[in-house]
Amino acid sequence: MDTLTNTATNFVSADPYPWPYNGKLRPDNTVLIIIDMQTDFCGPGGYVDHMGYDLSLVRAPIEPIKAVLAAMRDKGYHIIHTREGHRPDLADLPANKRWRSQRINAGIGDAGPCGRILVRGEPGWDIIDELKPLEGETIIDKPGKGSFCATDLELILNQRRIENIILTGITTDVCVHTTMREANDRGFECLLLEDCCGATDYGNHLAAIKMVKMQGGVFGSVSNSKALIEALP
Ligand code: C5J
Repeated sequence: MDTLTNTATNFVSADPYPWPYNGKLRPDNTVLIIIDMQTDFCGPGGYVDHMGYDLSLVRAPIEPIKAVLAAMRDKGYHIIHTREGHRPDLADLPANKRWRSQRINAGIGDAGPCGRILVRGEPGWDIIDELKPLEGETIIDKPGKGSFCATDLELILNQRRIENIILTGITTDVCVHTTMREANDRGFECLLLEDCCGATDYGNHLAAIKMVKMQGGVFGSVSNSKALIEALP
């Protein structure tokens, strides 16, 4: 109970602190963000597969995210999906990002088994069937790693009076972490669900989770799908 306002408080069991910090966890002020669950990042023939990484690491979060998504949809929470990708004319693809991808034979914009790699509208850029957005759920198309860079995400969150962000998706150490850092700097209260994320390198996944927890929760707190679902008001 918040003794100042006489309202109920709800916390998710999390490390290093029960989340959110003020106990104000409600459907109207909390959003689930599912980051880049696209074929290019976790499907056969996509960008990550093309680079030769073990797909099982980036597919591990699919089932836990499905459970969280179902629970949060059921309770009327805000849901936002993101997709990393570029315009077909590649006008929004920085030259160094393209160059680095070409160096490892996975050139962004080049043809692959799932269409042009990381290009908007191509089959590989689509969100996987298991986590398809429902009609009416917001999708943020982003050219970068962070979901706030060159997008209208902040405007949308502010319009909806969002205070709390629950982060899931891939990859833990790149797009999820960048988005969490951007959100934290903007004053949003962030929770990372560790079983709902995955990275191309397991050591990086663990390190990214550890980084969130340092300094008393420098970017927020860390929990898991089961604890979140149990605690959702
Ligand atoms: C990467 C992402 N790793 N979604 N993108 O390039 O994390």
